[in-house]
Amino acid sequence: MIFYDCATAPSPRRARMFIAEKGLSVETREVSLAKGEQLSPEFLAIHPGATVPVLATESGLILSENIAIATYLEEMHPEPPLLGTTAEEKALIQMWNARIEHQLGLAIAEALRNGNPHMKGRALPGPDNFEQIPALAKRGLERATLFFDRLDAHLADRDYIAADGFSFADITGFVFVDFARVIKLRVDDTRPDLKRWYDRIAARPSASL
Ligand SMILES: N[C@@H](CCC(=O)N[C@@H](CS)C(=O)NCC(=O)O)C(=O)O
Repeated sequence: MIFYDCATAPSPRRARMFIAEKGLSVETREVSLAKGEQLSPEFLAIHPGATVPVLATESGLILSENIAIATYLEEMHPEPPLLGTTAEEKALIQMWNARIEHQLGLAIAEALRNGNPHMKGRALPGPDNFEQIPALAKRGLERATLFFDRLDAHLADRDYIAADGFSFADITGFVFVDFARVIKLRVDDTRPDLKRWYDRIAARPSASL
């Protein structure tokens, strides 16, 4: 297997954490988004969608999208389970993962990509160039802030986001909550339950990779 990673970006960090939590060691190639390597002919030949993470499996399958990579690895390496074992757990993990991607991950991307002068003409990831819409930068920050509040309330009486133990939903939540620093949104004592959970996940070895 080959894992196409980028040390500075949140989406590949989710796959990196997942691989580490599974105790796997996978050959890794760095794709520098800062240098635009995702748009190089070499990388486009592997994944025309021009995003990371990508996992090339031993059978030659090219998997982009965290959910696809996680599903494949969970099936091939079931222990420890990160996508749940019961019907309820599996459903709740998927539900929270989707909520976090849409309401937090995309909100941060909206704020960053439409507000940062370095991302002019690159308001969306992928092979096509889109101009920035400044109003989306403002809306993205508002949406991300509201989701921080929701997650803080959700975590008031629980240790993990979706199940009794650590799961893929915690990986997605942790990576995006941490990445929110790029839009100047940080976890602090004003959201104590979010902070308690964040500190618990940050202490896992996979969180420092
Ligand atoms: N839904 C995808 C998102 C992948 C994605 O958007 N990755 C970003 C990095 S966080 C990317 O490759 N960006 C390329 C670019 O900005 O041109 C996943 O979960 O894997």
